[in-house]
Amino acid sequence: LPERMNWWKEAKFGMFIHWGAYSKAGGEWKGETDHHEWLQFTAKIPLKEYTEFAKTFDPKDFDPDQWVTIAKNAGMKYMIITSKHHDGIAMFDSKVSDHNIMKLARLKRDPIRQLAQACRKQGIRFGVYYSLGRDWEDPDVPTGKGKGMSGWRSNLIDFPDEKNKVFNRYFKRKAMPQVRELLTNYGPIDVMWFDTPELISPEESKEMLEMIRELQPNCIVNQRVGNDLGDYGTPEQTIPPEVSTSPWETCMTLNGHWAYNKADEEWKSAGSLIRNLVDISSKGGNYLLNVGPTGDGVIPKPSVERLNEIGQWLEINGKA
Ligand code: FUL
Repeated sequence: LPERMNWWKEAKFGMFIHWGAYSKAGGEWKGETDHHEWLQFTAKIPLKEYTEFAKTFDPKDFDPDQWVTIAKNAGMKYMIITSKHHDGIAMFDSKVSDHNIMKLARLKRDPIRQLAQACRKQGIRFGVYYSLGRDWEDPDVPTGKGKGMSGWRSNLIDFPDEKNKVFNRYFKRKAMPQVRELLTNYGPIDVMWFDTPELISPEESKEMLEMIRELQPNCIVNQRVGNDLGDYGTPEQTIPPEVSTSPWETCMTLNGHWAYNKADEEWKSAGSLIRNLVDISSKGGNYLLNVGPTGDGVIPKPSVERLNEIGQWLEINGKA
């Protein structure tokens, strides 16, 4: 394994955070309660209306130090937060695109900066999620129909003209420069956690990876950078049946949603989460367990309770 992965292999347990404008809805839109981070898409909200909604995002109770303390108390060693989900809204002060939460919601604090600082202060590694192949604000991200089930999930409401979409224009205009911002303005980024590579070409994946290696050679990159590149695999919501020596990380929700959903009370028990952690680490993997803070910026109590229980168990039984 490359040396940059040493801490990650030892870490085994991390916190995933899905947090954005959508969190404010808590999954509810016009009486329907099963929405989540895909709100703009699943509720078929036109870009203009979704943008207006994003302006009301007001994380008044956001306490980055507390989030990091919750992770630490759970025995987690790293944190990965959504810096841009499929809605295309950067959760940081981006000069590349005005479709960023600071500008839209007039935030005084940059959430990514604050979390990066809080993590460093408390000795937790920090990484960011970035939706690579889906962006519902950008006119150039095609559906990729015919490339399998996942290819059709683009914004056809505002940008119905598929023929004129050129992925590389979006890639050059937004994805590359925003990742550059993330890797330039926030100190060490320990992990770049990409999502939905989909239509990205081998050349583009390579270009992205080369830029990252140049800017921050110690940054670990997941394989969703596309085209079999990247440092580790990311089984989603599943635990592989066998031991694997090539690096992997299972990401998983605490209930049935990634983003905050106020109607979802199907919480996994602390016991089953601990068994997952043991199962995963016995097979050589990492466990990236997700929380979905509210729009106000609070990690829901049932999540905190479970994470504390895991931490207590680890305290007693987790020593090698
Ligand atoms: C998926 C996304 O579509 C989900 O919204 C979530 O972020 C999950 C971790 O990855 O591909």
